[in-house]
Amino acid sequence: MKKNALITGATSGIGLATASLFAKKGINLILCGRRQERLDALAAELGERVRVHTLNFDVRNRESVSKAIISLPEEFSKIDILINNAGNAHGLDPIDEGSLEDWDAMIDINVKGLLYVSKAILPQMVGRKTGHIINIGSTAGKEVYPKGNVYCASKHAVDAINQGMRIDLNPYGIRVGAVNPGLVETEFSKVRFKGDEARAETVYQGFQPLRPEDIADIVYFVVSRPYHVNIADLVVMPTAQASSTIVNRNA
Ligand code: NDP
Ligand code: 8X3
Repeated sequence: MKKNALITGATSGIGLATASLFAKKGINLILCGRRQERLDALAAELGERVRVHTLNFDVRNRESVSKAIISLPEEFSKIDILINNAGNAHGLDPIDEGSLEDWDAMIDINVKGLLYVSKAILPQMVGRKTGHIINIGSTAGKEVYPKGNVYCASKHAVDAINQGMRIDLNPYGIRVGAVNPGLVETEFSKVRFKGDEARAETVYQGFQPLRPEDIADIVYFVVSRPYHVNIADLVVMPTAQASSTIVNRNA
């Protein structure tokens, strides 16, 4: 029987690439995001291969999250795989100049949103004593870089939540692991720099960044291991990147 995967942040970047690959691999999809037109287009495209259901909610709104999960039709109500991917950075400022709105957004989306979605889905996985959760962290969850302060804090929180989930869900046989990418060219920097596309492009100039499809390949590798294998924590960077601050842009 085909598995059902719920992917948050499926309308763009890593989430979209993962949805496309999962569809090719025959995994049914519950695709989540806020941009309905993109969800509709994806449902039409990927629905040719697998069953697709879309959910439009903001991960910051805990009631919307819970209502969306409860609303799932019978055939999608059993979630085998949860990809906690929705997230973003807002701003790149020294801590004394950061905006409170940006800080709220990053903590509310990357940390609290991930928790709200997990909370809505965990009871069914615990009840069935099976399931697989992949948390998309970041190299920013492993080290702190200049002006990254609150984004890095939010991703360090994801790292801690990933470990905490794995410990607490261990008695139920639920697999939990994180994939922590370095620089991936997506809409991430456009969001961080509030639509300034020229500035966003400079982040990926002079070297070959990861493509969202590179991360999707890894996520599929993680979910396709035999049940006794849990990839707990994985860091992946472009070859040109050695750390958050060391990127060889002249190779
Ligand atoms: P994108 O901006 O391309 O995608 C972000 C996705 O998250 C979109 O589908 C967006 O959908 C969704 N999203 C954002 N805010 C909300 C919200 N409040 N409620 C619901 N959905 C939301 O970025 P990436 O694909 O790069 O980012 C995906 C994840 O990967 C993030 O957690 C990011 O931190 C992480 N990451 C990214 C790296 C990179 O270099 N790109 C590196 C390391 C980690 P919509 O707008 O439709 O709601
Ligand atoms: C995204 C990677 O280095 O832009 O999480 O913060 S970075």
